[in-house]
Amino acid sequence: MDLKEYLNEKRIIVDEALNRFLPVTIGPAHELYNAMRYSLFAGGKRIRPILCIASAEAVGGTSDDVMPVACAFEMIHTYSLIHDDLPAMDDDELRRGKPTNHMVYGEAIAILAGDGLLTEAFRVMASPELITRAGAKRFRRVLEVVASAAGAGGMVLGQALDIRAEGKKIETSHMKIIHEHKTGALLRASVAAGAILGRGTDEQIDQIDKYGKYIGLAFQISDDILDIEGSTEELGKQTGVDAERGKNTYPSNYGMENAKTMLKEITANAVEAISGFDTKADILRQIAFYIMERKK
Ligand code: GRG
Repeated sequence: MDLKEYLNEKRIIVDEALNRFLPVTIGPAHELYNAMRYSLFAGGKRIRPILCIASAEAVGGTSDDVMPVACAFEMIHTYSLIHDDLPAMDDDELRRGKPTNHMVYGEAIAILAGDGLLTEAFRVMASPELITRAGAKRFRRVLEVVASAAGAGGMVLGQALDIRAEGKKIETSHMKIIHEHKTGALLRASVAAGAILGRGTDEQIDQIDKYGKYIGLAFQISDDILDIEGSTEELGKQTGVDAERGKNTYPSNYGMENAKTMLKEITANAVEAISGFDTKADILRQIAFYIMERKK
């Protein structure tokens, strides 16, 4: 299947499921749910849920095996963007082509909208149908994968280290640790969870996890490159901000040409990690190249 068609098809079913899991709410909860939905439906690429689905399919599973977890990844990712944009963090005014959450709802509600999305993600995963399908062992394993990737040993840690490194020249090994946690952990967990819930063998799960580690890194390098070479229009967020904030990035630490070479090498490593898979993993292979070449 053509990748563009695949991404569109999956984006639609993910959006439908998100809408079911987090419906429009009237009454006292209206404002908070509106704020959560404002960012959730602001036009994200849905790359984490799609990766989760594609990994399940690569090992013979289906989107039905993973949908609540796929959606949970998008909800956690959206919370992280809302909090990342806050004045206390990156203080951004534009995200997904729209004013950031705190610009519309104010800081207090934006913080709570992020908190709400993070917590609701775990409620969504506690789906009786998912637990029955997956079985207790796989379900427990996935919960641990998701919580570890999102929490204080994963994305939250990456964000804390990133904030502390601003304006300082850090070792490239430390920069890699930041990126593996801040951006990589959730992407890696998306594919690992998909492979677990799709009933992959331990060997398949390990190989997909390795693929996830590489694409997580590739995603960050391409993000760094786009911050310099991309356009605000296409990205839906301000560009050129990494240099302004003294962020340590691949282009700033290695030079643009080297960063591009590394991106190609890491993409090749990702594809190599799943070389033992049959054609059911072709979408994962194509997504690795899509991440390398993406313009938004
Ligand atoms: C606040 C705990 C906490 C963590 C924030 C996500 C994040 C961690 C920071 C965002 C900074 C950033 C730009 C990281 C680069 C990679 C990244 C996560 C880009 C945005 O993800 P996309 O491109 O966005 O998947 P869409 O809008 O398409 O979902």
